[in-house]
Amino acid sequence: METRITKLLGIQYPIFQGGMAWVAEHQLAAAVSNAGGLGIIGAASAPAEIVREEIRKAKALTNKPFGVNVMLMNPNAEEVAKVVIEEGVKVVTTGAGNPAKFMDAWKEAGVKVIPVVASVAMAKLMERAGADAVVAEGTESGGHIGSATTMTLVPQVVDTVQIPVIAAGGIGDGRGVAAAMMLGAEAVQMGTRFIVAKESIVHANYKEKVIKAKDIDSVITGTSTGHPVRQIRNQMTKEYLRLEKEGASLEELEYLTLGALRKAVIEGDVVNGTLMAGQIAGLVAKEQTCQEMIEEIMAQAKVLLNK
Ligand code: TUI
Repeated sequence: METRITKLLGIQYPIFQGGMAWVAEHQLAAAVSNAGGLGIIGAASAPAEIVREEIRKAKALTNKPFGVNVMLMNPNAEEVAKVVIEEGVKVVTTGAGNPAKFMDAWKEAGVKVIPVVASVAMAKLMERAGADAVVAEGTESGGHIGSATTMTLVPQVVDTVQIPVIAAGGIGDGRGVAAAMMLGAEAVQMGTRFIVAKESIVHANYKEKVIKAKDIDSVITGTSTGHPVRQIRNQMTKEYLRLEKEGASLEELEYLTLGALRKAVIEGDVVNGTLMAGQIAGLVAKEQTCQEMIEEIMAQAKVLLNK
């Protein structure tokens, strides 16, 4: 399935793996790239030198292109932006902010820049700033989210910009890929499905929570702080939402979430940890290798798109 995105990046399938904090490390990214998609290392809040090591480890595992996601709320974003150039990374995606101040340096270094946006206005701004494509991410996604749904956001972004659009949020199988293509997207980004990949280092307890989750098992925390985050409901979200309702201070809320994602991903604490996942978790049913996942998804999408 050739699109402007597969041609631009030199990848076989129009599938990106989301740059998920703590989850999207070098082994997952390399496995997705080796399977023909675009693996992405999530820099999240990591120090720049850790990101450099992750990039080098991924290079040792794959000769295929892979990307790095620069999370713009990271206080180390500026150094991470430099490391990406120094290490010769070919593709950068950004999230949780406006990457305009890094754009010129990346473009000069020949890095393809693909910001994640949650609105038409931001997509327009990114195109003007020189972005090569945009990921239009709907509120069905896990983690930090905007308010527009994928179904409404993708066609409106497609109608507004000339650059290619990658659809994200609520896509977990071939039906989702086919639907995204019908909306005008030229690739998709999936996160939640890849949490349960065999090559994903996520703790078995977290994987089990994603596999067992039903359609309405996620909640949005942080609405009051201006940083809404979708995650699977547990003791931690119950406590967080109670504190939010009581008008707790930012400090109190931050104290509760400090290190909570690491606790869930690495230690498997599914009670007090943060279980970021999208609404499509209800459809994610089993652990598979990235190769099996991508081949199954693409085969299903092709049948539907040929109909
Ligand atoms: O970035 C994401 N998803 C994320 S980042 C993350 S790490 C984190 N953990 C806890 C709290 C906050 C962050 C977990 N999940 N997705 C891409 C995305 N970007 N979604 C929405 C946006 C976005 C939001 C505002 C992009 C641009 C934007 O612009 C605001 C501005 O600066 O005008």
